[in-house]
Amino acid sequence: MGTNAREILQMDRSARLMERAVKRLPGGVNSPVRAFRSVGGDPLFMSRGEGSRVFDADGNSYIDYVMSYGPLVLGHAHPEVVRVLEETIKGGTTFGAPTELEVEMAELVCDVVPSMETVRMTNSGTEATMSAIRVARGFTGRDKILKFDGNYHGHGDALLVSAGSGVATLGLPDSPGVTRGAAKDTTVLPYNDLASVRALFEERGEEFAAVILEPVGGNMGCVPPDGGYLEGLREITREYGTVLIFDEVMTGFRLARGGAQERFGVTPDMTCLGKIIGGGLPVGAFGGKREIMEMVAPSGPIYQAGTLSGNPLAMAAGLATVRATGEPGFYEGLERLGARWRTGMSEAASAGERPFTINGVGSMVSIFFADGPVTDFGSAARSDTKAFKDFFWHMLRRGIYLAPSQYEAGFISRVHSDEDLDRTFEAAREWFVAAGKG
Ligand code: HOZ
Repeated sequence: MGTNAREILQMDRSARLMERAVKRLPGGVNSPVRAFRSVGGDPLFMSRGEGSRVFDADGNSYIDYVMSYGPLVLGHAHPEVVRVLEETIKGGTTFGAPTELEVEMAELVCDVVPSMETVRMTNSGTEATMSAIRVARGFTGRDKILKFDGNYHGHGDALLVSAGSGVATLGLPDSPGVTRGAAKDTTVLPYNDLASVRALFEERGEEFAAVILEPVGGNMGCVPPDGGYLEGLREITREYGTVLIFDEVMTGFRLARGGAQERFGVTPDMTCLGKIIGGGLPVGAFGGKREIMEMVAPSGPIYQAGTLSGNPLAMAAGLATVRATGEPGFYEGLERLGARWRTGMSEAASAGERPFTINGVGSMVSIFFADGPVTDFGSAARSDTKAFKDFFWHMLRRGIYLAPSQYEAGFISRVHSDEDLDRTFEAAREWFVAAGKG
């Protein structure tokens, strides 16, 4: 079916911007997934967003399922987020001193997220996970950590091992520049395989400072935890005195107000947040049990800092966003849209003869081009990437913007409409019918 969207879309400005970008930015981008490497062609340069729509530099409009990879649960340029940003910016952008907004954010997060007794704000999810690992090591006096294949916790050295997201998209099993020393204390096991964790811990559980995971995988496509998996990890880590860390950068305030831990009823020792709590501005946070967090400087000896941490603009946009998620019916609305997406896409795909699997939890969704189930990175990687590429460009030509990688989840916002979803199903159906058996 061809991969060149220029047959239909005018993409000249994006192409010209990319020509300039590659001369001054590595690969033309500031984050690898954006570069369209796994789908071919040039990335779209975006100029603005409004609600569920995003507009590229050539003026084409798309129904957006990237939503900046998660933060925009209220959609683009939500009026209240824009209003508080306009108001806050008039009073200055940063002080290098505490502000009331940081206290309000900390109170709100600790009220709502079950594991959070105290919290430290950072500037990104990467900083949050990196710092949480340091704190877990300092608290336990142990070095080793366990992570899961295809989970992505940002690009901190110790966590950049068998990672999902762009690392998986570009097929880079490990990154040059991560020293053997930085990676040697990281053990990787398959996701959703509790028996392998049990076996490892029976042998040497006392060596592990932390187990870190995405409670719902979002960086190998969307992969839900099997029933009992999170509970099992909770039980094992408790038994061995290991800190259980949920990386809820994607799932926090998305799968429930209190995140995946509220949704699945499993409370970790520490939690990392990001994305939604910044309302579209750069942000991260880590927190958890008071006795652990009291180890963080200046309460305790474990150092962690940031000139722009708790930045007033990020706090203002984040507070506006998380307050909006507290409106009655907010999550019911998101759930309805997510459930409708899964049914509608399943019906659309069933009109053709290609193998497919639809995964999703709430408003995080994925389609894989392989028979299911998709439960870990190994099964996600069986998806036919050529089919994904073809599907991606077809959808783009039909005005639907998906993440340019099989390994990124799709995000539905509260302002996606039923009409947006219907258009998406219609376009998907067209592809599945035309694609034949492949
Ligand atoms: N953390 C985002 C979800 N995988 C990816 C965004 C990026 O790497 O640019």
